[in-house]
Amino acid sequence: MHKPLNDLTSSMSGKTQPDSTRRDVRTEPFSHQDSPDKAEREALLLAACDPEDGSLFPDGEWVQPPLLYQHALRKLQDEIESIRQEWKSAEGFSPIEHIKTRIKEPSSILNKLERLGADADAEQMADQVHDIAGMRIVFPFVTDVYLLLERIWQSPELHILWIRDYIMEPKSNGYRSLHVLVSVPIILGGAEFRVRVEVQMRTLAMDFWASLEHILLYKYDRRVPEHLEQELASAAGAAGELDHKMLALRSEVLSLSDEDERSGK
Ligand code: 0O2
Repeated sequence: MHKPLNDLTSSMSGKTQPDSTRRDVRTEPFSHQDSPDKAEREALLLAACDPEDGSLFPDGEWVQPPLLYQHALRKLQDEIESIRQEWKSAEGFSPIEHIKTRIKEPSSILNKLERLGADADAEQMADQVHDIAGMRIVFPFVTDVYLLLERIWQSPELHILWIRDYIMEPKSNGYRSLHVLVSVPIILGGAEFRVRVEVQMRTLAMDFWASLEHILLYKYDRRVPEHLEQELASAAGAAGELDHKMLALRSEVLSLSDEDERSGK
């Protein structure tokens, strides 16, 4: 068993540990809204539906490029990059390993609707699929996930709609990641409106596990034999242990450099 995050953060050196990482973010008053605003819904339907009969993804493709999500991802990436630069100049290293963005493929949207038991229509897509625009941010250390969450929380531009903390409460298969639905302001066609982007934040170890599990699930067409399921869950536990160990090592290195500073080395 690896320790819960509050224990992990409390083992960090005070240098980079904010008190805020101890806050139970899930008690914050989010809007908990999944559904898009009117303007996002309209722009989404224009991009995804046949203008004649309103059918969703008529040729299995977007009808028009989903510009609203492209703009939102660019805007959010710029915000995160500027936080990253600020951290880099303050700390001397970037606590973010890498950032990836993607717009969900039509086939993946349709699969998700099917998995949710929803009709393959535009309104269901707008209401049920909130990760059409997705950003994945990967960190070396788990505590930095929560530092960035705090920064997003403090941003006057970005609004957090909800947080699903699969780090504190991993999925039954062992999947760990922090999912945050963020509302991003954009300007499109001269109008200003808000668009939802799902941000996944995780460590390198969690990312390694999730990437391999994704490959295995596809290989087994999601019918995973029980022994493999157990092995995957155990590998997820090992990734958690690794995160814990690396954090403890960082804490030690930071205290060594603090000692060096005090003794003027
Ligand atoms: P793509 O790129 O979309 O085709 P959420 O609603 O986000 O809190 P939920 O309900 O699990 O999470 O949603 P969903 O649709 O199952 O997962 C959304 C994305 O989260 C997935 O996108 C994965 O990137 C990631 N994810 C969630 N659960 C798992 C998991 O058990 N294993 C792995 N490897 N990834 C997971 P897609 O649909 O895979 O890809």
